[in-house]
Amino acid sequence: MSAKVGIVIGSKSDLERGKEAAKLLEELAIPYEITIASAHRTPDDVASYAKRAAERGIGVIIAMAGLAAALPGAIAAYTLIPVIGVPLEAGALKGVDALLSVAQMPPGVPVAAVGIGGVKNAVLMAARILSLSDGALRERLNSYVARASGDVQSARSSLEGLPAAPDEAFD
Ligand code: RP5
Repeated sequence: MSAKVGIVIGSKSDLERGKEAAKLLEELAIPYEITIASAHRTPDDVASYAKRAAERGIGVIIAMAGLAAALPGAIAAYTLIPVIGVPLEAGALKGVDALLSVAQMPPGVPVAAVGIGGVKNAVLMAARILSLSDGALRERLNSYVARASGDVQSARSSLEGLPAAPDEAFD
């Protein structure tokens, strides 16, 4: 099946974060592809990838970069596909620079910014977008959310020895 999510990382040094996204996309059985392209070092590649993505069947692009992270915005300038930008922690400002670059887009060129290093939320937002037209994915997302809720609830058993709120507090 052709890729529905395109992950673009700005550098090989971002690969671990790219792999995190890939792992969750696999868990949700969402076909994806990953590439490396830099808004500053390979701007022509960024433009051509963004321009061709829609005709290649990509439905959402997750763009991750650190420092003065122009990548998500540069991609969004060339396509109407929703772009989710992930600011990565890098350099002296630890991702705050990337966060502002990704979030503070000029009006007319939207990028859905997640928090610094917010890979998981980027993937889950991509999944929510794709699930609007994919009922089977919506079911898989529902199961994922139910598992996450169950994990929190069962974590309460670790409060043994503390004055834990009783079960009926949540009824
Ligand atoms: C950004 O600059 C990349 O996304 C990376 O997070 C950061 C550092 O890149 P390298 O100098 O390691 O290639 O463009």
